[in-house]
Amino acid sequence: SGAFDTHAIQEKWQRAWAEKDPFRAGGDEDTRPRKYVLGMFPYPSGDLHMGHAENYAYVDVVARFWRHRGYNVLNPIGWDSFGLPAENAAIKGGAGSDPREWTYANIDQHKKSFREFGSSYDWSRVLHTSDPEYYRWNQWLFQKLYEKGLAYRKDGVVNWDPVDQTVLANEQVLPDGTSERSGAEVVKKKLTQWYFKITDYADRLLDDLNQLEGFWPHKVLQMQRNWIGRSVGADIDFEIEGRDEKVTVFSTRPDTLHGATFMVVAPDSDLAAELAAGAPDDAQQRFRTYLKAVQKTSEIERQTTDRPKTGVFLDRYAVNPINGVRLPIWAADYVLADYGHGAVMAVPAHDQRDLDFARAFDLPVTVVVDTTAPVTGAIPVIELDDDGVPIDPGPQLDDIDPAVTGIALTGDGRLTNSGSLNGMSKRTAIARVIEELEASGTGRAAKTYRLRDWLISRQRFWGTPIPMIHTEDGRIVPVPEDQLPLLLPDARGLDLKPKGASPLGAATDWVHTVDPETGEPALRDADTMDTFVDSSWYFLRFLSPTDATEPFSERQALRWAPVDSYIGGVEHAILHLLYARFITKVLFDLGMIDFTEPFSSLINQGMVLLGGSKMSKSKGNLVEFASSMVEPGADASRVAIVFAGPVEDDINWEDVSTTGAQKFLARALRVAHDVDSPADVVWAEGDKALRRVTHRLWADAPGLVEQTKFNVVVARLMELVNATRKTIDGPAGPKDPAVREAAEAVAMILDLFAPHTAEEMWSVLGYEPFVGLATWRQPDPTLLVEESVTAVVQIDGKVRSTLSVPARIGADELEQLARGDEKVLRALAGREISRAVVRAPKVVSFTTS
Ligand code: ANZ
Repeated sequence: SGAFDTHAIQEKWQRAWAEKDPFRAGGDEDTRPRKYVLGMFPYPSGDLHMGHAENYAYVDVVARFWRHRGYNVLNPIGWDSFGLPAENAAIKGGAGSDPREWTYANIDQHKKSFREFGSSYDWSRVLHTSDPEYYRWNQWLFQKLYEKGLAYRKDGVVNWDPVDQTVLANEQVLPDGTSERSGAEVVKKKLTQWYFKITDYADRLLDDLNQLEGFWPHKVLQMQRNWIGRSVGADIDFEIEGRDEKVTVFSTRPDTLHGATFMVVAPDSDLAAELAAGAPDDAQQRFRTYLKAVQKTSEIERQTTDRPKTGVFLDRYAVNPINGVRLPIWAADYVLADYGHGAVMAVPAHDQRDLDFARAFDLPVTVVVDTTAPVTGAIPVIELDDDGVPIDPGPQLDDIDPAVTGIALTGDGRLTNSGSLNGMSKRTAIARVIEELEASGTGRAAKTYRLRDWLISRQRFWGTPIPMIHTEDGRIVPVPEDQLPLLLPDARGLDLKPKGASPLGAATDWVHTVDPETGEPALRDADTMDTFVDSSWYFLRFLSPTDATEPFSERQALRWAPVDSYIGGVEHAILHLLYARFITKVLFDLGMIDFTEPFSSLINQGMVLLGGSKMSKSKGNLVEFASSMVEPGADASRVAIVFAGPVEDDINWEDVSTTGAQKFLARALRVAHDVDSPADVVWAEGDKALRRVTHRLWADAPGLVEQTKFNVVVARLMELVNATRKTIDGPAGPKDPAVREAAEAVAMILDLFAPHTAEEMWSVLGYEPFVGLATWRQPDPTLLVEESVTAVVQIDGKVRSTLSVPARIGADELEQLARGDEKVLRALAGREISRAVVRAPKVVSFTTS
């Protein structure tokens, strides 16, 4: 069966695709319904590896599927080609190296790999984000955001990567406090930087996730929700003794205001410094020592809940606005400076962190919500003994006193020790407290988010120059539109080594410019943009990639966008998707598009592992895409990947067998060669059993693909190929019309996974290219009726009954039917079954002891 020259077949069809360009999307005159299928575009660092192969195999399955369903499909490809790896490679290359060369050489290699993979792209729309024709529109976007007040400069404490010598977005700092880029421990640094005001969109970014439920993986939606992290509650203003201004705290539990027994401020906040400055000497001294210790602990460590609580009393007092109670003010590092207002009202009875702190420093604990009191729902049934005393009265408040148990009462209940709020449920009390605070001007309903504004300045060369000018008199003005694109200077002549300041600043001719308003000397902003800006809108650029007058065609966006199916790795679950969603909403607000979510459905594939860990260059466990295709061929490589398991599962590359896939493809092709009937043969006269298998696949394949059960479709194709082979070799023989019908079905469906083999089959079957454009057939409903077969039931080796059962019955179901069968029961005559062997659908064998 290895008689086919896989490589000759591949080359033949790759040449034909390159010549005829059959997968170019239909133009304006095309009246078919449309689908926009997009794979997350690759970053051109080195060659593609098997993780990419998996991703782009799935992209091709989806794109080809919709073409077979009669859709006009847009499936473009481009490169996310700015970024640090190219720059780092140029730095390694020494003086005179240019990141551009490295980048574009890699892109050429990628393009070659994709052609060899048989990906059905519309090659007329290729874009690279490092092309001036592309990044010119990043500059346009930046200036639009600036005009709208959504791009601004701010001094701030930023995350600094000491190895790459550049700032990082919060999203680029891993949970262990290291840089996603270099792996270095991220440090804090004060810098003035450009930010995009994504927090203005926090509510919309959160609320619109609901419309994606069912279309995006639930896990990704949850990750986005947590990242945005909206908390709803109240801002409450506390008078501070000896200070004119009040201190505001954010609380999600204003209902517990009567239970506040102290206040805690973040030690590294300006507020703490100021309160300490007004405190007695010994408190000042305590505070200074404590602050030094705090500055040595990482943010991650600080947020760890099970760590012993530390803190110092500032010897200052706040006044509770609801009851006038004096609250001592402490500084403790479990309160974070950049969340809420950097200060909390501590309610130890109902908040675990506050309780841990109160117990550590012997502060009072006042219960204000009786969590043993029922609130809503079923009234508890209390059983009484003969004397009318409850048998189990349930927990009593005294039994669960948090001061004793150390466990905060966080559940719902009825308010107590809270004046006029007593007896209310938590929800009612929250509303009432907010009303009271608002009436007295000491508080208001408020929301707080974990989401921070998007820091987009980078002190690196290989990115989009920020199109802004700093004038001598301290104004900041946009580079005039007629000077855009603001091109990068020549990299050769520049020292690209990270120095903590952008290398562009050293390009003297480039940096010096004039103030467009006054003509006075001025300086260009030397930073470049985070490359996540580039990828936040690229899906729109594919709609008119060579347009020199606008970022994208609004008319084409009406036709094609949003993306119907977006396919990529779960590593982009937060950053890229959140930014793309944000920019989409901005473009919607600018009136340029008519939708608010960029990706209507999202498919995340699992990872390809080697030696149990994710393939990556840094781990040195890469299997390259190009070399993996050489021996087995692209089709076998693709089939093996798809067949390795469900889309969302991780794949162990060691477990993936390309030889099995090779054999299957050879069998499929052999079937096409063996067909011995003309194309106009009447299928209805063909072998019924084989026709049933074919039509069941026609019936199931579309649903299976839409549910991304691609591996199941491959298994079903294997089944159909085997059934066809059986008919060819059986009495019906290769002339049977059902054989041709089945072979044609195999070609059309196999195209999703093994397009070269499929095209070859199609041509062997006597059709003109391309099977990739052939519309799938409808199943014949009369052939879908479930076949029934006869199952034999044996007891101790003797046939006791026969059952007529569906051919596809499962073993469990068959066993149950057999056990309940009347003849079987009679034959058993009360004896017990000690063993059952079931071979569905044919045999059930019972043994009695
Ligand atoms: C009083 C209270 C009583 C609270 C209670 C909770 C339970 P999430 O849900 O994560 O948003 N908090 C506010 N600002 C903080 C800061 N900068 N650092 C650490 N903690 C802070 O948490 C909101 C709650 O976290 C707020 O509600 C506040 O404690 C605390 F029974 O106020 B709460």
